[in-house]
Amino acid sequence: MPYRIAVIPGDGIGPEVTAQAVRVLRQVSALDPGLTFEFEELPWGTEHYLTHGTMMPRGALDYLKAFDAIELGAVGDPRVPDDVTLWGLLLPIRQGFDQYVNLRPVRLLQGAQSPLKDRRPEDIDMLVLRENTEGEYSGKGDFLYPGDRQMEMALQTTVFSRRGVERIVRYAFELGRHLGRSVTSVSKGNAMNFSGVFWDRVFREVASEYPDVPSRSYLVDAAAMFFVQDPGRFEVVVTSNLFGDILTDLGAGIAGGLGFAASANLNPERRFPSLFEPVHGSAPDIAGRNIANPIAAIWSVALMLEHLGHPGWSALVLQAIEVAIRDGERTPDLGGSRTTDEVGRAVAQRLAKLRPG
Ligand code: GGG
Repeated sequence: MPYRIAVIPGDGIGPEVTAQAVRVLRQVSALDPGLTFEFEELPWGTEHYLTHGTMMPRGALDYLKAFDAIELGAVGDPRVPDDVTLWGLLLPIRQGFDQYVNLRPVRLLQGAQSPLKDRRPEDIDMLVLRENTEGEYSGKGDFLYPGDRQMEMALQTTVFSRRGVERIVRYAFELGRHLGRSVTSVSKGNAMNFSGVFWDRVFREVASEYPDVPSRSYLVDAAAMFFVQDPGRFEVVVTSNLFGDILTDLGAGIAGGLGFAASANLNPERRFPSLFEPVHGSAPDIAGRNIANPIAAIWSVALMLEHLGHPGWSALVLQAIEVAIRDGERTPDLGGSRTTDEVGRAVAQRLAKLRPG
């Protein structure tokens, strides 16, 4: 049976980079006829919003439920406020499908260049686990006294539930144990005297159940500094929604840029499909020019292959990316002159050389 993959190219450079991710999956299938995919492209995003008033049709989540996985490009368009596009598509899927683990590898690939002096691939290799359904991105809040210049205020409610914190922390410890890696919690338990204190307490409780897994906690400000100064001290990192969002952009920065930042939104219980995406947004300034870096999108399908139970192919796709970069197959953001399409083709070709069909 083929895997059914929903492809939501979305906005801006989304269609260009997802096309390359799909190309690489097709190549995997060509090399391994036992592994087949059926793709369905869903034209959801800002154009859908401008025509129909919603980013995705009513019943979209019910429709998506039937798929084995979802590949998303990007959301965001200057014609529509960013909170409308994000809350119209990506965040409802994460919450609705209980994709509470946002796994973001921060890894300096062979051939990529860190802006940090003398850093080698073995110095930057961590897995950041961002809580993905609540926290600072609960979506709860209010505008009070709107338009009243004396009184108006915005309330943004941060929600940390016992279930929500415990399950992401537990996921981190299970992963740490499985990989033989330490787990670092990042929070802000001094200034955030309710949510931060609670997070730290739950982390300590869960940590006590895993005495074989080394663990430590950092305040988010200190963690940000150490990401730059000494990234090697991080192996598995677990943190809240907002902190994870910010720290993984910083992580992308030290690992060569957003072009190398991939992301898996996982429902570990597999009650719902998981969603895979590049971390970057829609980059409207370069959309349609065939110069966007497709590596993050291609890496995201490597994460998808791993989730679907094909770790060998996942590793090979990553290896093909590394060989292609080393061979100089780079888009302009990496100082190269290759197009999006050429880089996608180069990765697919390297894959065929690594594992001939
Ligand atoms: N690749 C999907 C995308 O466009 N992401 C941009 C974004 O703003 N994401 C917010 C988030 O990851 O929480």
